[in-house]
Amino acid sequence: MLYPQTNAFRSQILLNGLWNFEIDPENQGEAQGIPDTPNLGRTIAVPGSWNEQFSDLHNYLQTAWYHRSIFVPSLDESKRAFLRIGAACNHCRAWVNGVLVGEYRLGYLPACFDVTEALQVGENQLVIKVDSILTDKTLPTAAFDQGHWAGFEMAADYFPYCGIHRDVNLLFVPKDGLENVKAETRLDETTADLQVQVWLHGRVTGVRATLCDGTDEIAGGSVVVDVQGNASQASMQLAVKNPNLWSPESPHLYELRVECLDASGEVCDCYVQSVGLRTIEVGSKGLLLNGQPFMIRGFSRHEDFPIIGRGHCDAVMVRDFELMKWIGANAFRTSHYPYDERQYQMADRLGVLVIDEAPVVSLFFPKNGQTPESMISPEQRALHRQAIRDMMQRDWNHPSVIAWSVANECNGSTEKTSLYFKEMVELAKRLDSTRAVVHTNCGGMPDPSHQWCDLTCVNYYDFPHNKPGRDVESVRDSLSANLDKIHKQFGKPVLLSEFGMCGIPGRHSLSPLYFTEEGMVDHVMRYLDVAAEKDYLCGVLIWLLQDFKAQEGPGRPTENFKGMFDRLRQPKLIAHLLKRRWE
Ligand code: BDP
Repeated sequence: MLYPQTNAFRSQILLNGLWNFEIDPENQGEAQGIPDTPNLGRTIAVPGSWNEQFSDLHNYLQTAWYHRSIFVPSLDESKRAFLRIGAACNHCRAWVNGVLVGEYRLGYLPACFDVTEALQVGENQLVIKVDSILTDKTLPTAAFDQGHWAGFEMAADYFPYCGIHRDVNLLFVPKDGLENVKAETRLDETTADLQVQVWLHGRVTGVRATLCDGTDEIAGGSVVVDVQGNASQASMQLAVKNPNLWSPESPHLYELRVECLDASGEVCDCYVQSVGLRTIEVGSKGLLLNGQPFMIRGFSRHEDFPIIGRGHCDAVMVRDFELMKWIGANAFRTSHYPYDERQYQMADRLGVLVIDEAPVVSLFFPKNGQTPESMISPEQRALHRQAIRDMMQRDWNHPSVIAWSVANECNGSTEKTSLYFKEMVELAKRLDSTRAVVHTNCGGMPDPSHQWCDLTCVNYYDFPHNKPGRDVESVRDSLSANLDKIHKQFGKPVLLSEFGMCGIPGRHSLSPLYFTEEGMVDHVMRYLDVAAEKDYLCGVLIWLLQDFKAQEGPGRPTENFKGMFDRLRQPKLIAHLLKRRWE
């Protein structure tokens, strides 16, 4: 699970670039022997979605094959080898030299397969099958028989891009070494205690943790623990006097060096983890960062850009952080799935707060005579639990992450579905007791599942244009009344986690009409005015930073136009006005 790192003990081969590729609409490739003799006709770029690279594959959402060869110059007996696919939407299986090495069913989290046995010195053939069909058993979910695409219709409006979307690496890590690390901060007046937990593999007899500030080891910042009898876990504590705390204003990062020791006391593995010393608490009125109240001010986002689709691109990411900083935002939510790891690394460095969201949207809305209860399936429940676990174990060391969102806009309104979300929230809390856990949900809907969460996250869409000629003041009144009601009902701080309106870039009008830039300004500013009146509100996340590609439909002319910036990241009118307001 650890993010790839190269040092004296760990190495990697980055496999991004041009791969061989072909689609397999009948899903016959395994029977036809593609894993053994891949003979794929097209060339594709990795990372990137296939829907934007090939003109005939825009709406192709089924199975496809990727192949490339890898030259491995040498293999070391003391190392294990892993294939790490940062994200492949939505389900992948991989073969090395014809040997199936694993499969993974979450398209927005890393698949990590042990390839030690399958790999050989010299040329190796790597084949990955990516299956993108979404069903009521996958995450995200989709309904079938809607006559869409490959027979499914997404439960959310974002385009279900397909392909290998993040880095692919071959990793070489010590057989005796570190599996994962978790660092948590406790604070008192003058000291920060860093609690470090490690998970180990193989024969490790001791672990040394050292905290450095820049290149300097901090005073008393090194501790060694013995690991008895090949235990797979150990924990230790480091005290930091007069700590330089992490905050959005001063995102100071320390480096935690974790070294594993072998039977002779020699270092056999090393991993360096950035850490920020900071605490998050939920107070009666809002969130406290290092004991101080703060307001969340930012956006939800999507990983989305023309041509690369949902593929990660460092330059686009850097630009997005630039835009968030320019406009005066201090936070974002990774709607509606965990993002590329570098997004969190940037947030740590720049002091941007993150709500990290599991890839779960719109569960339990019945269609065709179902009930919400009948839609709970054991497969999908297990996948949901795995998504929460894999996301948290990947991201729990980022100081920028202040909350976990277990889902977006699901139906927790019946006893059984509410208990379903209780289970998910409790799972998240068991894995991490130092952050808030939320379910970002529709504000207009009574949802008892909010009671399990630390904050009441409200997504709220009520437009003046819902009824022609409607008095805009009634929008203000209904938002205000609904926020008060929801606050009274659950008694917790409220985060206005989504609201917004489409503004097509360049579409203007004197009066604030729907789909015009002026209409969008009028609407968003009205919501911000109401939010400013509520002392129980701990923040706002506007939907959203930038326009994104949506499933086509009458209300979505190719894109969802609720962005402050267009899809190419040029500002709309609202971006300038919001910047002024937030300054
Ligand atoms: C919200 C969803 C979000 C949509 C948004 C919209 O959470 O994914 O894109 O509505 O319709 O309900 O713009």
